[in-house]
Amino acid sequence: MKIAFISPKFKIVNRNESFKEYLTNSDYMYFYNIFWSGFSNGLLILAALTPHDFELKYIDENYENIPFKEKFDIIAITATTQQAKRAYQIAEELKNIWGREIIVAIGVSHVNLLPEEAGNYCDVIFIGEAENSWPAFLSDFKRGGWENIYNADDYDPIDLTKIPVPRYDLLNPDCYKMIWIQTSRGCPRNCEFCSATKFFGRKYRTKSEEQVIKEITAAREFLKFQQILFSDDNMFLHRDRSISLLKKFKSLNISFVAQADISIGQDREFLEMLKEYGCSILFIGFESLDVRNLALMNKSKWKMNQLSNYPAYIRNIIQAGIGVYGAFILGYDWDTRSSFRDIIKFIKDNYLAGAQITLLTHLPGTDLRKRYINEGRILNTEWENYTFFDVNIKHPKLSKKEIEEELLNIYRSIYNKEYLEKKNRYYKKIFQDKLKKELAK
Ligand code: B12
Repeated sequence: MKIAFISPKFKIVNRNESFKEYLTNSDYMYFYNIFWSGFSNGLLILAALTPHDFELKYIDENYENIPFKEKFDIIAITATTQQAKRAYQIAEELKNIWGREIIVAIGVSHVNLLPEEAGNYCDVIFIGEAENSWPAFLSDFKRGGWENIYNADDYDPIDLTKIPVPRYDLLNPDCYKMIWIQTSRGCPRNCEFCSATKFFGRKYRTKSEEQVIKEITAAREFLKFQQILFSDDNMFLHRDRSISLLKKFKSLNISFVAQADISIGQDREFLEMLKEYGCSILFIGFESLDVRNLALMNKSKWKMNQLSNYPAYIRNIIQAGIGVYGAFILGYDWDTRSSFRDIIKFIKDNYLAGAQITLLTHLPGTDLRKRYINEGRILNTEWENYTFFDVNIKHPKLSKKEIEEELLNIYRSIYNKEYLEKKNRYYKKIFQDKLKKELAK
């Protein structure tokens, strides 16, 4: 019995031609292509949960063609929203060739939220986390019958400490420049635009330290490139757990990038520890510099209340020897052309090591999408445009063209020789001073 785990092809940008051209030709944007070279941890976990009598293959369409003529018993496809169209095409083509001889299953956040749509193309739809429902489906399959929908809510809640090491050995080691490791799920902030919190919930749940170490060790054994990125949406929410985990990293001697919220910047002692145990960059969502936008994004006003802390907390992080990579969203309701200039100034004044500026995107299942549907502000529903670099909203003041121009302008303003050199000088000085202090101790 054979299973193919398929990650469909995705595009960084779809129809925003000016940005597409920029990405292709800019000397400074090469890292975007590297950063986007991600494998699906979800599929690798499912592979690890699959009994040994199945023969498994991981196919990443970004690196190889789908072998449509090869006969598998089960096809397991994953899809973010922008991959959905391609995922359905693959499913359709496979069903055209093989009909009832194969079962096409699909999962992940997109279909979780639109199961009826996926049901038009696929035989089995998985809703929610699948660590318990996938093995249930496989045993149903072996018995000769299976359901069309497997919903996580019908099974025990997922115990993160029971999740096996993802099957990194199924990957082509040459393809992936980053090792993505997930140590926790859930984030309490509940931002209007975020689909991850809708999927993994607001409760912060963690894997055991032993699991994390095992995953890192296994990934480094099978993959050529060793840069680790933790995919937790907000990794250091529990200080004691984090410290204990960080100390375990010592023997591994790793360098890593992690995502956190800006409140981490107030804890200088913890930042020093982060640096000591290998953190090189913190990826932080600043989202907007307009207090009215921040108030809209997050009903608890948590984000809004952090705004005045941004500069001081960023300084603390950099002083600890860690670079700050900021995430900003363009196109929130109160944005004007001048708010985009403010973002450029903010990035430069605060010496951000890098920034990901994306366009506001109303992902299925988010509160933002509900609001946009109510307000009649969705520009179209072509999933392949949900890239975060294509405009999908009707903005009260800005046209599609203006938003595209501003996006390009920000990237051009911050990814250039002048800022790169300025930033490097600044970081060099801070890191040298830090080293001097340490040597003098
Ligand atoms: C690492 C990461 C990446 C990596 C790797 C992507 C990948 N293939 O996993 C890279 C850098 C490439 C990336 C890029 C993008 N990403 Co990203 N990324 C993540 C991140 C941080 C972690 C993903 C992860 O490893 N999760 C852990 C695994 C275990 O969870 P999972 O994949 O959901 O799998 C579980 C279930 O969904 C289910 N499942 C999944 N697939 C299948 C299939 C079958 C058959 C079955 C049975 C079950 C099943 O089983 C798994 C176990 O429970 C998530 C946020 C998050 N917390 O998940 C965002 C996230 C997935 N990314 C997102 C987005 C939007 C993007 C981008 C479009 C752009 C951007 N600006 O970030 C690009 C597009 C790339 C693409 N593939 O389309 C969104 C997707 C939402 C959506 N509805 O589309 C997320 C949820 C972030 C968010 N806050 O909204 N991303």
